[in-house]
Amino acid sequence: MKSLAYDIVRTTQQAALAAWPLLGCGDKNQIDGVAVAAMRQQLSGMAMQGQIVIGEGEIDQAPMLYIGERLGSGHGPAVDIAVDPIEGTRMVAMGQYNALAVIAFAPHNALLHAPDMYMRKMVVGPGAKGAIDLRLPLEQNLRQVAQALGKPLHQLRMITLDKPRHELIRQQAQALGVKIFAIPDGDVAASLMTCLPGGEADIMYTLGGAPEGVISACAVRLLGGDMQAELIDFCQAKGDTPEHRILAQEERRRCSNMGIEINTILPLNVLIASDEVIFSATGITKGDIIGGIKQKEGYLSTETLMINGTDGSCNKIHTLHLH
Ligand code: VTB
Ligand code: MG
Ligand code: MG
Repeated sequence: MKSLAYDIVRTTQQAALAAWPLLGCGDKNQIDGVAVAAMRQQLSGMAMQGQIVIGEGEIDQAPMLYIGERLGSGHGPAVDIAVDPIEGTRMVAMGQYNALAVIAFAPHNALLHAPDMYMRKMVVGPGAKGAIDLRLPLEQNLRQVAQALGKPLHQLRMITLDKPRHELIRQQAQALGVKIFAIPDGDVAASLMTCLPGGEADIMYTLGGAPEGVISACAVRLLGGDMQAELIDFCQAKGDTPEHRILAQEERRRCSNMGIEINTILPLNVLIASDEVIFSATGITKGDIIGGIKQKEGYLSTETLMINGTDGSCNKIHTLHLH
C-alpha cells in the first residue's frame, strides 16, 4: 500500500479542485457530483484491488461512490477504502470554513463497516489517550480528560457542531465551565483539531455521521489520539417522531444485515483495526487545520494533510497545480 501514497493524495486534490469552481453556488448535489466523478476517475487508474467499504450509498446509485464498488486496475494490494468526496457539501455550497475532500485506505477488513447513519463520537488527542469512556456521562469524561491534561475544567476546550441536537451537550459542558467551540459543520476537521499541534481543541463530542467517524478514526489512530463511538438510530439523533421511527427501523435492519451492532460502544481499534492506513484530506474552503484552495498567478494551489501509517509520517503538502 505504501506505493499508493502519492496517488491517494491526488484523489483528494482532484475532488477538491473539481468542487472549487462551484464554491458558494448553493447546489449541494452538483458539488457532490463533480467531486465524485473526479475521485472515481483518479481511483480507477490506481494499481490496486480497491473496494469502497464506506461511501455515500449502499446500492449502485450513480454518480455516488457506493459501498461495494470495486476500483483500480485489479493488480496490486487489496485495499478497503472509506471516502467522503466532499465533507461537507453544505459548507462548500454556502462558503463555510473547513470543507474537505477526504479518503482513507486500509488493509482489507480493517475498517468498521458502517452504514450511512448517525454516530455518537468522542475524540481526544494523545495527551488524553485512555481518559475517555462513552459508557460514562459527558461530565465524567470531561473531568477525566481535564485531569489527564493537567488543567482545570474552565481551561478545557470542547469542539462540537452548532446544531440543535447538541444543545444539551453544550449546556452540560458550559455548566462545568468548559469552553465550547461550536462550528456549523465538519466533524472530520473537528476531530483533527484535537490531535494535531496547534489544533486548539482538547476534546470533540458530536452526534455526526458514521462514515465521517470511521474516516476520522484512521487519522486519530495514526496521530496517537483516542476515540470512542456508538452507532445511534435516527430517533436517537434527531428526535422520536413517527417518520423518524420508520427511518430508524430501516437503519436497524441494515445494521443487522451487515452484522453490526447499534448502541454498542466501539473503541478505536474496532473503528480501525490496523496501523497500516493512509489518510488524505485536501482543503476546499479555508480551514483551521488545512488551508483551502487559492488562486495564485493563474494557477490553483492546494493544501493536503496526508498521514501515512506505512512509514509513520504526517505530511502537510502544498501543491501548485500547473494545469
Ligand atoms: C454529520 C457530520 C459531518 O454533517 O454528518 C453532519 O459528521 C450531518 O449534518 O461532518 P445534519 O445532521 O445537519 O444533516 C457534517 O457536519 C458535514 O458533512
Ligand atoms: Mg459528503
Ligand atoms: Mg460528510
